Amino acid sequence: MMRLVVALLVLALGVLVVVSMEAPEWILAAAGSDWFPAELGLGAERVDGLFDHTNLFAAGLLGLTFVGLAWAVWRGAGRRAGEGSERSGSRRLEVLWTVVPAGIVVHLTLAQIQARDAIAADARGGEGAGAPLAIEVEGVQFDWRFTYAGADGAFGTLDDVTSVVDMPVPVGRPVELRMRSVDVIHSFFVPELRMKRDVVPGTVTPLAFTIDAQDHAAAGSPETLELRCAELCGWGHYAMVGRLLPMEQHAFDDWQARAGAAGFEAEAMADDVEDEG
Ligand SMILES: [Cu+2]
Repeated sequence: MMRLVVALLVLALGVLVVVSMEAPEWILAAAGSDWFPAELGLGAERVDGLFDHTNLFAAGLLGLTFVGLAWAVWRGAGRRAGEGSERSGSRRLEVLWTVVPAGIVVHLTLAQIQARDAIAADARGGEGAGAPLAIEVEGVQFDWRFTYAGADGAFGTLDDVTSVVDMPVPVGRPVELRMRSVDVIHSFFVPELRMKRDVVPGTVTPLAFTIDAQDHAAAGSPETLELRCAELCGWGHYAMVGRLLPMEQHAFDDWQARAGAAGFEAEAMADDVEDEG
């Protein structure tokens, strides 16, 4: 009797653990909310799909483990002290517990590779997307800096536009970042885009994304998305927060024109000071 109670307790604990892995998402969905931040990047739902898929395998395997544990308690507790199993050298069992986990790992690996490639294709906006907007991103302890090519579309010219902290981006247009670090390893992370990539000194890391116009409108057209450094990069890491500002293409053009003009003025003033000095 006692061993049955203990086995049932183990089973109940297993149910509790497995349900707690899946339940928060169900409860929040029932309440009309979401476990994750809104999916605003093209391909973002693939990341969440991959998470759910992997989580399901983990929960299933954990559930099976608890069932096995409960069974062992129920079976084993009936034996007298010193009385063990005499089973040894089962080739069938060894093959089974090698092939099944290996199959799961291979399956999850292939699913990730497939999702990665699909996300990269989605992020470029798919066929028929307009010309991508190139932005040079610089991570520096403890700020994000952005350089836009300006109206002429070429970097390193007089109409380049630079911005610190704020990164305006047109909604629905593919964006191509070229990311560099001035000092240590940083990591570009925007949760709503489901995009996170390291920014490493000595190399240029590309990252493409497109803000989905429909999803952006459906989420209430947020004007600011937090851009977090996701790599511990020093004492000021916690404050290394930028702002991705999604806006309509015409608003972006206005911003770029204004910022470009302000840049010219600043340069002209600096030149005047030099001339006088
Ligand atoms: Cu950082």
